[in-house]
Amino acid sequence: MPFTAEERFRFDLTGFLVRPAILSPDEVAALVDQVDRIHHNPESLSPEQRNVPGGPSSVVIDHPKVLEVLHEVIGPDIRLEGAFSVWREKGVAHAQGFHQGGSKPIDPIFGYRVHNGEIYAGMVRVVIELTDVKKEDGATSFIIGSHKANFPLPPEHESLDPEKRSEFFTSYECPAGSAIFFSENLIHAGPPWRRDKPRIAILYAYSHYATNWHRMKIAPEIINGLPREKQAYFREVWALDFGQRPFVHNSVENFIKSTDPVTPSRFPEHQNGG
Ligand SMILES: O=C(O)CCC(=O)C(=O)O
Ligand SMILES: [Fe+2]
Repeated sequence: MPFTAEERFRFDLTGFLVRPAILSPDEVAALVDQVDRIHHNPESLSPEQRNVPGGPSSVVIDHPKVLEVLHEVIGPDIRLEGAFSVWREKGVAHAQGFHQGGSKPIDPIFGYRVHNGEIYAGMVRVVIELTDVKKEDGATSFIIGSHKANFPLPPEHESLDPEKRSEFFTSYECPAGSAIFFSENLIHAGPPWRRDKPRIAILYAYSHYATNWHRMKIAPEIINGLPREKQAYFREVWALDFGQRPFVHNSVENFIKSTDPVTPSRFPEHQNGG
């Protein structure tokens, strides 16, 4: 399934995109089990599987249907710079309310641009929902189109309360195993979860290979447990090595062939947070 004109139109207009059921039921089941153990019984997992993006969740790192979108909206060379999972019970919300937005990007690194018919998004989130999600369940929610906003969000649009929220508030519904891609520049929130069954999801943050927002905190055991072709998404942040002739491009392919190290991890003890 190539990136379609419909997907490009949607991502550009709204700031997000849903690819339904890109994971198989077996992959979803393995991931639900892993996220359950990460949150409730981490000792039952081997160190290289004890958090995302290790173990079963590593299937997402370079999943063809994920890369296909990211290559179109970020560019051909990307890295995975942050990963966390949620097991969110009813009433629990993400720590921040609505955040980001085109009018006040906290850094140009999140910026969204289109030039010569190509999208150049900064950081892009990929959410993998591991249960079926309905639109009113309280999954990640957006102020539609705000990745390109030029003025601040008025306070009357900030509410997450279904009775008081903005007419531009939107979310999605999707089957388990779907991927939701959104520009980190889009105003978004994880509202209080509204269903009796928990929200089970993993959230990855990808960026252009020459930029980085998150300090690397994924435990070395997790990275060391990945095959080299997946470790490539944690290669160091640079584009060209001018110390070699001919110059070496920091592509996934060149990283795999090289003995280059991955980005060192600094905070493995904080690895669970978003
Ligand atoms: O919890 C959520 O659904 C939103 C998480 C979030 O804000 C993010 O991943 O950037
Ligand atoms: Fe966020």
